[in-house]
Amino acid sequence: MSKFPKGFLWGGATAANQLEGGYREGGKGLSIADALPGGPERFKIANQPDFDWQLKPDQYTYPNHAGIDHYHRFREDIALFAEMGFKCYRFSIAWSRIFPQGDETEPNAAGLEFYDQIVAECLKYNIQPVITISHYEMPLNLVTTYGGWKNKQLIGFYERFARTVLTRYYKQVKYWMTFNEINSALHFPVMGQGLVASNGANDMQNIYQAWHNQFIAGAKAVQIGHQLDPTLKVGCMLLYATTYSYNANPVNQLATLKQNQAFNQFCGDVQVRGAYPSYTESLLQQYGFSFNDLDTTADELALLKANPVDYIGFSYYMSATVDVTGETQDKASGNLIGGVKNPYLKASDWGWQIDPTGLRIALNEMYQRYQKPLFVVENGLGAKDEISADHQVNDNYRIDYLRKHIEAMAGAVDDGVDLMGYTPWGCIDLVSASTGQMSKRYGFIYVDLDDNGQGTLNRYPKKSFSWYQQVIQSNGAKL
Ligand code: BGP
Repeated sequence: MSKFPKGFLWGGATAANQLEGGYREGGKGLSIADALPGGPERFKIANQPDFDWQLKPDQYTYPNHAGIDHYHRFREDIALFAEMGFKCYRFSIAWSRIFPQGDETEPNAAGLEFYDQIVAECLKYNIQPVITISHYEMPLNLVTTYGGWKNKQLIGFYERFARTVLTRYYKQVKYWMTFNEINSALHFPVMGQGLVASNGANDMQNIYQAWHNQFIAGAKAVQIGHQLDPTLKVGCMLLYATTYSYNANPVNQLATLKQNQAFNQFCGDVQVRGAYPSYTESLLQQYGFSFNDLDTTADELALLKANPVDYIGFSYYMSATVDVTGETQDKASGNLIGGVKNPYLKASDWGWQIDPTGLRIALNEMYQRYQKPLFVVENGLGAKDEISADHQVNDNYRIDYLRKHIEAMAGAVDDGVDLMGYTPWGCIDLVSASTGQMSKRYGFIYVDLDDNGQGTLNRYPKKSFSWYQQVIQSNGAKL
């Protein structure tokens, strides 16, 4: 028997900069993602505020620029999603296709026409589009000329972009998200906030000012969406990593509580409740500044209050464990969000600690806190897949990971959580955000392309393809 409600949104998720390619086609401008190389250099640069964005972009020809060529093959890709039975498809609109420099007053018609086709193709198969307005991809000009999201002018640019796409698609698209993993800026501010050096570089005050500006911009998107159609669902999107104390030492417990506030809760609290939480000042004081040091106005705070999000979209890949007392020296290697190794968990090849029970905990934590619908819009296992000569990929490890996470979601539904849907990440293999390479694969569909950009680009369903098909068909009963 299925635990999942009727109409549960089963699907998959992608992001424009990681699969489209066509980075200079149809009048597209350069984006932050276009200016990042692949390989180990990538993540370093994504955290390096004084990186010379002016010089590099056109030197990097692979992988972001080519993606998996979805720009030309989207019909084939969406047909495969339909074959799996997708009820929804989460994708993002490349801001730099619609406003190539970010600060124009008129949108680029060819960019909109591209997404007209994506939306139409989804609807042809009764797949509901779920759109992320901004996913780690802002026009590079907004970084080089304006300094990224710490600059308040960005609010107006984003508002224009959001109004353009919401107005164009609100009759066909019901589900929207404002910013991908907005809280991730705590760990990698360059990708999401486009922060570059100034006033002491990527300091915490810049991050919080950028967040404030994003909160206001997001509230405007919610307002515009509801003005167009009050039944539209505009959500936020968080990177949630369930966070444990390493042991029962109250000092670690308190540090865990603080880390939860700083990372898992702060951005959600503001966007869901429409107000800064009571712990804001104590959080900012740790970094040596006060809420009064931020540029906020009474009108902005009123706008925020009046326009909370309708639901909480979030990604969940791993949990984190906190030890500030030095009980263990075993650091969680490769874990994007730091912390120590949890002795009860195994990790992926990239050091992400796999924890399905943590997803059930995350769902309970958030639902208890907000009492608003939740949507798991990213989850999955990045792995190196082997393809046989006859194009078979036996990705049992992926099936196992996803099965356990779906079981955890079913448990949370039993716990009374209001869960809208599930869109595993990278439903078709695409370029990894953190490595910029192809070899970290998440998909149900294998794409013949390697880290050097070599391959036929042919698509091959993996074993997990037919497995997920039956999961959807049975509404999560057959796992
Ligand atoms: C999330 C991002 C995605 C995505 C995913 C997997 O943080 O929203 O864009 O790529 O993580 O990460 P990676 O590609 O680094 O494995």
